[in-house]
Amino acid sequence: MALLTPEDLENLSSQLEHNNEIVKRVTGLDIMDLCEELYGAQPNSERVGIIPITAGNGIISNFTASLLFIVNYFGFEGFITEHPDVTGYYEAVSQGADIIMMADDHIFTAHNLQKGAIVSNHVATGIIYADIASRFLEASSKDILVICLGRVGYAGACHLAEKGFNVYACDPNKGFLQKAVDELGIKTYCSDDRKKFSMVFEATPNADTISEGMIEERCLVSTPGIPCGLPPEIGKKYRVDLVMEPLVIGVASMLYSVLRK
Ligand code: 1J1
Ligand code: MG
Repeated sequence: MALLTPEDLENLSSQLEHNNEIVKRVTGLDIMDLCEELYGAQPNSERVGIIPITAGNGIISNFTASLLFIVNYFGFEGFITEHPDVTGYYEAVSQGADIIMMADDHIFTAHNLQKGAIVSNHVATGIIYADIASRFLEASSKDILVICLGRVGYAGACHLAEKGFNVYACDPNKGFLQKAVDELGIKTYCSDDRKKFSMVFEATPNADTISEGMIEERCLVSTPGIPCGLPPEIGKKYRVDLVMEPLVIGVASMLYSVLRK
């Protein structure tokens, strides 16, 4: 997944409100209720210790502040440690954190110290965006398209296969595709089939991955990828409902995911 920039994190709260409205309209549930239903759990004043991490490219300005905003929005208690890295970890645990959140350039994780549950942002993000796509109230069938099978896409495809959807996937990496066909029993999407979808889960860090041939009119596209895979003119022409947001939805999924073992 691409690294966030401080600009991606501007207007987080208005992006959240906007996406919450869309999620509610297209699935019947807002993000919070959807998380509760997805994981069968709700927060019970867990304290989330958020640790800034300086490794690799280092601190992303506003990253931990954005996490604190999200943690509070979903009804958890939270605090950002004064120190980064291992010193911050010691501080978080000493100050009674139930859940630790921290990210370097490779893994962004939530770890519930009480339950022993740990999750990566890749997996939690894949699951929730796939789940949102799969709940489309106006879906024309149980067919769903997954675009790209990296860490996020694979987790989402796995979730959809377990939920009993007819999952079609494409990925330029034939190895990734074969692995998903073998392990998850999904089908390969081939543009020659002229098949169109009412539910699309897109998980790439690239623009313009969605073409006209793939989608039905008034379909739902759910994607955590920045930049957006849906070209704006196609979105307009097909009156697509688009769920896309840089951080909040994935983090909500992480938090609820570690509430249970
Ligand atoms: C680095 C986060 C990098 C991403 C969701 O503590 C800090 O400020 C930095 N070490 C945080 N990961 O940008 C992922 C997370 C989307 N991209
Ligand atoms: Mg509720």
